[in-house]
Amino acid sequence: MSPGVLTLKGIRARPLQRPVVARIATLTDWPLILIDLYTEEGVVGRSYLEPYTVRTMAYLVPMLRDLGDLFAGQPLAPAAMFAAARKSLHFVGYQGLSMIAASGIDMAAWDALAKAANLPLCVLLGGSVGAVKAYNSNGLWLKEPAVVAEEAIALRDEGGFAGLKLRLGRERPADDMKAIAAVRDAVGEDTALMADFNQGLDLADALRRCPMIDDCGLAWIEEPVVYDNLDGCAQLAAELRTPLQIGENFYGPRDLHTALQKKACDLVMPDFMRIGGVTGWLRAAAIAGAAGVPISTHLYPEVAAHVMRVSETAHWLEWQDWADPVLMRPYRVREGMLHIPDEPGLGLEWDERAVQAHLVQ
Ligand code: SMN
Ligand code: MG
Repeated sequence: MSPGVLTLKGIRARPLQRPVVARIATLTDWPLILIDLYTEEGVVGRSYLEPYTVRTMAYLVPMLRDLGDLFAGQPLAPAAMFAAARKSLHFVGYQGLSMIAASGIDMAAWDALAKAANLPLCVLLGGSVGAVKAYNSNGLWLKEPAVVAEEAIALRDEGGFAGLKLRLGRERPADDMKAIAAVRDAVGEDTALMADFNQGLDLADALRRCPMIDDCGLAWIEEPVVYDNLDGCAQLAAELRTPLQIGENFYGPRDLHTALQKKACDLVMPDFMRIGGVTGWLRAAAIAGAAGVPISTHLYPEVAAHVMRVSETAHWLEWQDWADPVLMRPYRVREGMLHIPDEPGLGLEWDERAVQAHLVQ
């Protein structure tokens, strides 16, 4: 069968709500929308979205179903669908929920195309099946230094990881510094340590606090201030020797382009539900590649692994296993590398027993 002949039949979008109990972190009520994209030819494309809050699913699911109706009977062509999805929603705006919905459909469409071609997605995109360098992002939240140090060892050993991400932004800067020192002490010099403020500081605080950790040998300092303060990010990037990382809140490739034009960061890490799925990633990665800026991924490790195999400046894949409990065949990490299964598409198949247990009615 040729991928060109696929015709979209419809979209099923199912909201799930479940706590994530990773070995280390517990996130209560982690939302997950499972997308099944049906084609007239019988191929089913699959993807998922993790929109952070359970409430958001009430808006996103109808949008996904609506886009499914819009595309029913149309050829499955991600670039054309991406343009049409944007056009259909441009009066409400290209960003936010519009981009998230378009991204979810895009990832499922690429999965279907790769399955129809009987190729892993990375091969369809011009790459090869292989391993991708990953850091463990499952934990290291704002706890006591001794606790995070112990967690760091456990997280490193979960998959022989060569990188770990710590969350920062404790009340007292000294406590963040103690946490970094304790983790460094526990895992040694050979483990890369990323540090994420999750937009928690105002610019004044960031200008004061980021230089305090500039000598800690961190791989990057991530999102110290609110994501749309690109001028503030540029000021910080200019001041710091540690690379400044942003990007999980880029809505589409143009946001990445704008950030680079403004010199707002040294590194970028788009998120798949915001950058525009696989189509948006490929365009964003081309911009980062041309600029010589290393690109890392945010969440969605299964999609991330495939596109990193064809991204010119591929840096780190963010590993977390929060969707694993609903997947029939979760991806595996060994020696700090995420391994792409040699099967068509993304290899996403739902564990229907787990799905039924967490379905939001
Ligand atoms: C993050 C944010 C929200 C949910 C999970 C993780 C974090 C990251 O910003 O970069 O991993
Ligand atoms: Mg982050």
